[in-house]
Amino acid sequence: MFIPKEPGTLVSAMEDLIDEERDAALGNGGLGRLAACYVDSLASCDLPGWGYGLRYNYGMFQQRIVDGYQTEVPDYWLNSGNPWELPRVDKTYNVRFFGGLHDEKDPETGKVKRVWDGGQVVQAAAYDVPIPGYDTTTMGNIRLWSSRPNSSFDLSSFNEGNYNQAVEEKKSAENITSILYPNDNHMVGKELRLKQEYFLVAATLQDIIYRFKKGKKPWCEFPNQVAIQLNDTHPTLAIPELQRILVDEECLEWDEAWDIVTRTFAFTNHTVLPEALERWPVDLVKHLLPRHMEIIYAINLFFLQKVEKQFPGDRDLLVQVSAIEEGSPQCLRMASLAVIGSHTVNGVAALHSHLIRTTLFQHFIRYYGEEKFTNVTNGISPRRWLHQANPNLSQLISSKLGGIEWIKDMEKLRALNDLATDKEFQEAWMDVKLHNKMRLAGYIKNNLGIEVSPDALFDIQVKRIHEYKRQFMNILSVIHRYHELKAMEPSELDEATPRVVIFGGKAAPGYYIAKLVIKLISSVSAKVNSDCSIKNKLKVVFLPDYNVSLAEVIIPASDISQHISTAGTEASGTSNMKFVLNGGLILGTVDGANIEIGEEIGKDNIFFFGVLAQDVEDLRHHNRMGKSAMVSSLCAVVQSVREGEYGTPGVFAPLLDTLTIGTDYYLVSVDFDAYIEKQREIEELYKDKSCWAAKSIRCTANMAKFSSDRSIREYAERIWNIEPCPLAATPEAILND
Ligand code: GPV
Repeated sequence: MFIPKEPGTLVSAMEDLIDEERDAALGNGGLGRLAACYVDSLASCDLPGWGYGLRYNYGMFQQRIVDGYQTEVPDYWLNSGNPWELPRVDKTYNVRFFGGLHDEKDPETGKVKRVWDGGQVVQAAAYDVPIPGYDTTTMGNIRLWSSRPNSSFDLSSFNEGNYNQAVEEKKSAENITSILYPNDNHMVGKELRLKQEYFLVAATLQDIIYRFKKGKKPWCEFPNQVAIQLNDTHPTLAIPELQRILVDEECLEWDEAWDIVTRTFAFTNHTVLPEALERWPVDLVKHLLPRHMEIIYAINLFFLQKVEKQFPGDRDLLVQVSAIEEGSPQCLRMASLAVIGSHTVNGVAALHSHLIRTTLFQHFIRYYGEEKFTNVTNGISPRRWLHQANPNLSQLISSKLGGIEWIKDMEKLRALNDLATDKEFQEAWMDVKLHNKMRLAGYIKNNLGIEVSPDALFDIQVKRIHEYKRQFMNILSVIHRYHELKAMEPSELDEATPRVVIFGGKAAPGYYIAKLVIKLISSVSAKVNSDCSIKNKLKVVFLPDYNVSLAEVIIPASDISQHISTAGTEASGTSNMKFVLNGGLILGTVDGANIEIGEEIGKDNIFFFGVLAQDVEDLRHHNRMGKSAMVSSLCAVVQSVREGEYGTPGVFAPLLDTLTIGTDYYLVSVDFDAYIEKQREIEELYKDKSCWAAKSIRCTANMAKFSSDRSIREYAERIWNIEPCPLAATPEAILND
């Protein structure tokens, strides 16, 4: 509960109230946040589209750092209610799990139907989160489903003997939307997770079909009225579910139904990491959703028959494209099912879309051709990520451009290019940056007791902790820099650029190596920050509990942000766009959307380093064959950690072993020297304030491409075939749907 600090201070405490409000942390990382920006853009561009999701009672865990280690605290975010949602008591649907199958003859038509009954039936209840468009009357919506026992369920009707079992069933129903699985870019094959995926899909499709039926149009019109975008493979069961509804419940012929299905769905792939690709044991799917497994087998069989017809005898091709992976256990490949059931497949940045065409889905291209596969580069909302998160910069830009049109049209920002070398404007620009850095410095002081100077170079890496994102390489380079500073003569040390290296991000609770990275950052932070001999030239900060609200404070305060994934592993990245839009420069690898950002803002305004994606497989092979030695710069760093410079020797052994005993899969050693060389370059450049300011201004000025308005219009025009309809999507439309 919110308690005002003093009686009568209620009104002036609005800011305190904002701090009391909890984020709806209903996703893991960039994937869900992208969808949130897209709903903002749908509404702001007057496009008729909604987001659907699950209303978890426990969102992303809160991260505490205890003795340098991450600990997880449950995020019961609904504790004090949620004023932003509209519970829709009128919008409920039943969802079935488990149960059995039998054939039934229709007494009228004589046709035999497949019937799925029995099992567990739970209810999905809708909660709407309206998303107002900017400067329009259009209202977007995110409809979140909450699970509960179905309406026929009444505890009082159970006699004592059944009571315990009844309570168990109630708990089981409520369990489904109880908690978000905290794994980013990593699949964990739990039955409850599969239940969540089907629950989302089953409730959403019933909702969409209910609305379609109100229009009294024939089923063949469905794909002209409805477009469904699958946000990665997690909702892929929507494909067999729609086929099931059309064939079993609406009595359409298989082929007619399948034509409708494949003209309705499109699929966005968000990763090529093998451990993130969903593969579900067939037995698990069969147990939970027996009819869907039958339908998936049929979909797959008919598909393979068509492939076989076009490529007679090419058995290897059939093995590659099959939605069923043979082996023990036999597995359902969700990505293959998503490709087979969709009319369009897209990646989220140019390089990523190229990679899925040439690696992950190369075999599908042989059958479908290139046209089905396309690219839609990700984007971010300028409303949230500049106008709201950086009010002072927003104001400066608006005053210089003589208007606020840029908030809905980032092309307007290009006029800032003319001011990039204007001394007065540079000063105003860097004043805002300084102000934002002071705000972050204050946050760091208040929360961690660490003193950092806003005059230092703020070097930031905030994102989920993952080996492929290489926070490990970053902290190793910090140790390298620390050693350099310690070895300097006093006069040289005086000349060194002071730098604050800031980390933030959550590790999945079961991701042991990622958690060790956090511990190493904490240990380095403790050692470096208390070493007076380096005269505050280096500070290291780990900001606990990175989330969207904290991102809004961190991102406007960066001089440099790091996006340093091994080339070819980060599908796009979206925080890279947020930092650059706020006038922060990037230190990054030639990966994901970094590449396109470089194309837009100019190679002089971005710091690229490292190997190219096309060379990664060869380099890994080289490593596996034991043909590469670790670079000496890195050896020295690793040795210092092994020897206990950062606490008990042994603690970090499993982490260091990924470089030495392991094969350095993420190529830290290969990129290390180029990385520290770029950092040196950046520290030198930072001394020239005017040159830096010009680069910073050009960053913001040339980010038009990365507005989520541009992305969403591409989906609208090229994939969904929809047009803006300013009057269709009003608040009333949501309530009357
Ligand atoms: I799959 N992404 C994510 O945050 N979590 C996931 O489980 C999966 C993908 C991210 C990618 O890692 C980013 O590169 C990308 O920018 C983002 O999805 C949005 O496309």
